Amino acid sequence: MSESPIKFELLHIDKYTGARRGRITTRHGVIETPVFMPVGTNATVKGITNDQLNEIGTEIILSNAFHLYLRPGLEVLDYYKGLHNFMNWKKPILTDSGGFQVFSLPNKKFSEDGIIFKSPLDGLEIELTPEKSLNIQNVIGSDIAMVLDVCVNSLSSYETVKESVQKTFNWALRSREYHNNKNQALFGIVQGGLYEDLREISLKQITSLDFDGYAMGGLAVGEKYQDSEKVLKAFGNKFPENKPRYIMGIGSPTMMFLSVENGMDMFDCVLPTRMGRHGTALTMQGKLNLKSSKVRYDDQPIDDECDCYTCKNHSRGYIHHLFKRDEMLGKILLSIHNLRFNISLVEKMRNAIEIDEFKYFKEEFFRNSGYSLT
Ligand code: PRF
Ligand code: ZN
Repeated sequence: MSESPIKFELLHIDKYTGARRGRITTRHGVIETPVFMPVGTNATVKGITNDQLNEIGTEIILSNAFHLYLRPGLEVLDYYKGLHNFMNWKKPILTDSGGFQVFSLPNKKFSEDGIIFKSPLDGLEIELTPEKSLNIQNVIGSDIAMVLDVCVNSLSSYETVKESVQKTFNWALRSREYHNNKNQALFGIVQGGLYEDLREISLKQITSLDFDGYAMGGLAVGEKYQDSEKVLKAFGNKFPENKPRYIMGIGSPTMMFLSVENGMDMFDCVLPTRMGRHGTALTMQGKLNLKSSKVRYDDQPIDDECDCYTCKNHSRGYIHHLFKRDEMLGKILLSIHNLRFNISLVEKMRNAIEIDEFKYFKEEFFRNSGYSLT
C-alpha cells in the first residue's frame, strides 16, 4: 500500500444518523466535508469567476476528462501544465473519468479494451479505455481522478446491470494497476443500479481494491426517490469508514440530505447553475421563479437570510428585469445565489453534525422550506 496523496480525517459521526463530519487534505488545500462541488465541465463553472467561487465558499470544483479531452484537448492542457494553471484555479479539482458522459451519448459500443463512441465534434470514432481516461486526467492534473466505469440507466434489466458491474470491476482493476501519479488520488466507483445483490457484489469488488476514496455511481439517473433511498440506506454506511465517500451527480436539497444522512461526504451537480441560468432560485422557502411577473415590483432580495453577493446587492424585481431582457447578468446573479445556497446548506449540515443535531436540522429544514422530503 503506497501513501495516499490525500488525507482523510473522520472528525465526528452524528449520534442519531449516519451523517459524517470530515476533512480531506490535498496538495491544493483542505476540504471540509460534507462538501458540495460546483461543476466546471469546460474548465469554467459557467458564468462564475474564480474570485466569485471563492467568495461563495467553494472548496473544490469538479471537471470532466471527456469534455476537456475534446476541447481544448491534451496538447493545450499539457502546454499550460494542467487545468489548475490553465484556468488559474488554486484549490482542489476532481475530474470525472468520462464514463457517465460517454454513456449518455447515442451510438456507443464496447470494444475489446473500452468503449467506442462518435465524437460530438466531427463524428469520428474515439475509443476511451480505463488507461486512456487516466492519461487524460493525468494531463489535467486533477487532485482526485475517477476510474472509468460503466453507468447504465437505473431502469435497465438485471442482465444489463450485471454486465455493467462486471465491466466496472474489470476496469477498476486495470485502473488501480495502471495509475501511477503520486500527486493524484484515485477513487473507485460502485455500480449495481437498483438491484441490491448487484450493489452488494459491486461494493465488495470495488472496496477490495485499495482506492483513496469510493464513489456511489449509478444513482439519480432517472429512478424514483424511493429507489435511490433504498440503495443509500442499504449501502451508504457499508462503504469503508476511513475513506471519503462520494455520491456522483446529486445536488438537490432533498438528495443532499438523504446522502449525508446515509454517510456520504461529497457530491456534485449542475443543478444550481443550470437552474440559475433558467431563472429559478433555490431558497429556504423552496424554488422561486424570477421570470414570473409576480416579482416585477418585488424589491426584496431573493432570500433575506442569504449572505451571497446577489442577495446583498439586488432585488428580485431587478433580476426579473434582467431575465426579461435576456441580459447575461441575470443568469450570473442567480448562479451565484444558487451555488451559495447549496454550499451554505452543507455548511449548516456540518454544524448540525458536530453537535449531533443533524436529524433535528433536517426536520426543521423540511418543515420550513417548500422542498418535499421525497
Ligand atoms: N459514474 C460516473 N460519473 C457520474 C455517475 C456515474 O455513475 C453519475 C450518476 N449519478 C453522475 N456522474 N463516472
Ligand atoms: Zn443569495
